[in-house]
Amino acid sequence: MPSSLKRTLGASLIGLLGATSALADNPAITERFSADPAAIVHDGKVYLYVGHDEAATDGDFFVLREWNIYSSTDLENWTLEGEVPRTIFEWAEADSAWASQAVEHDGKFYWYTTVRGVDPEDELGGYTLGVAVSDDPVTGWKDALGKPMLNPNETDPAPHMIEHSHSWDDIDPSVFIDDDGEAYLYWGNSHLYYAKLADNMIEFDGEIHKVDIQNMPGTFTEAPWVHEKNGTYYLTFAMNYPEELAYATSDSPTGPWEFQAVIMDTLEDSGTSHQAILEFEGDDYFIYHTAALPTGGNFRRSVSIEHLNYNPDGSIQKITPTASGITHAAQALQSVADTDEYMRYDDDASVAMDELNADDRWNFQWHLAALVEGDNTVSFQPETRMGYYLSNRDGELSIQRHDGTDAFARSATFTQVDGLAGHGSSYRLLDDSSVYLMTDGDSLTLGKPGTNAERKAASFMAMPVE
Ligand code: FUB
Repeated sequence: MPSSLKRTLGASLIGLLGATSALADNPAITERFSADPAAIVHDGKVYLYVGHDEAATDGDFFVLREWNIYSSTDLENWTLEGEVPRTIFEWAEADSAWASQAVEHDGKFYWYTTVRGVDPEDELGGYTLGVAVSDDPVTGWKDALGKPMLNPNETDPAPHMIEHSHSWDDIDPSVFIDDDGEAYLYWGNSHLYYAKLADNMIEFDGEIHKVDIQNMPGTFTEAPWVHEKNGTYYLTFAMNYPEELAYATSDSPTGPWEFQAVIMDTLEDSGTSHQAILEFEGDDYFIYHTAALPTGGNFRRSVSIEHLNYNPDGSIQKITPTASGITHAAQALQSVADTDEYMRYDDDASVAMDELNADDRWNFQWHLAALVEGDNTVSFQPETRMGYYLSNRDGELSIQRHDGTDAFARSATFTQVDGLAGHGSSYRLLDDSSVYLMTDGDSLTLGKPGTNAERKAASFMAMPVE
C-alpha cells in the first residue's frame, strides 16, 4: 500500500457523489428478457435482434415465441421497435425462436434464424435454419424460401444428439459478407459448419463444410460469429459448458482457424452466453447475454454490452462482465475512519473492509444506482456481480441476488446524505433513517452513530475507478 490502483483512485477523487444514473449500465435491455444478441448499423442507428425468453421462473427449457428488435442511436437508450413471431416460418414448430443474425445487402435485409423444423419424412428431424427477407430492418419480414435453408439430415449430428428425437447441431447462424462481396453462413452446435451463400443470399452455393478449430483447449459448443478487423478474420464462439466465450483467427473467412484465447469466462447463473461484435461510430462493442435481471436464469436471460478492445498485435483483450457496462462508472468506497480501508465484496455473500490490492481490483468496485427511486437514493451493486446487491437482512449486511420483489429493492436501497464526519457521504437505510452503513475494523456493519468516532465510521468517500 498504497498500490497503483489506490494512486489512481486518489488522483481521481471527486468527493461527494449523487446517486449515479442507471443509463447505459447492464443489462442494457431491462423491460423484458432478451437473449442471443445480434446487431447491425443502418442509417446511423443500431438495430439489435434478440430472442425473447419467456420461460417461467421454474422452467427447465427455452421458451422463445418471438424475436424482438430494438434500436438505439447511442447504445444507452433502447427502443423496442418490433416483435417478430416464430410463426413467420409456417413450416416450423414449437417456441423455437433461437439465435439469429440479420445483415444488410444490396438494399435488402436478410435475417438468418434458428427454428425447429418438422419433416415427417425425416427420421431425426431437428433444429434448422430459416431465412427471412425484408426491405426494412424492423418491419415486413417474410419467409424467403417457404422452407428451411437445409434439411437437418444434410449434416451429421454429434453422437450425443442421436438418441434424442431431434438434433440441434444446425442452430445459431452467423452471416459474414467479405470485402469482395462473397457471403458466408456459419452455424452449429457441437459441430461447426459453414457454407458459401449464393448471390441471392437465401440459398447455399456449394457444399457444407465442417470446421475444426485448431489447438482448441476445449470443445466447440455453439454461437459462432465471424467478423474481420484489419485483415484478420475473427471467429468468436461459445466453448465448453457452462460456456466460455472464446475466439480463433484466420487470414481467410474459410479458415483454417487457429484458437487464440477465452474472451469471457463462464457466467454466474447462466450456462449459456452468446456474443455479437459491433463496430459503431469508431468503437468496438461486445454484446452478450447473462442471467442478471431479477428472477433471471438459464432460460431467462438479458443482454449486456461491454467495450471490446484489441491489442496492437490484433489479439482481443479479455472482457469481464460488469454492472457499469460501457459507462465504466464503477466507484470505490473508502472509509473516512481508516483511509486504508475500502468496501470489498467477494464471490459469496460476504462484504468487508479491506486494503486495496491490484490483484483483487474488481472486488473493490461498485456500481451505484438506485433500486428505489427517491431523493438521493442509492444501491450498491458489485461491479462484476451484475444483479447482486448489498442488502440488509434483519440487521445483517450481505451480498444477495435481487429476487425481483419490492421488499428486496427496499432492503438494498440507502439514502445518501452528507458525511456525518463533516466530509464524504453517509448512507442510511431507506426504511430506517437512524441506521447507517458503518465500518468496524475489517467489517462493514449497520449501526446508530453517536460519538465522533462513530460518525467517522459512518462516513465514506466515493470515488470513480479508472
Ligand atoms: O436461445 C436458445 C439457444 O441458447 C441459442 O440458440 C444458443 O446460442 C443458446 O444461447
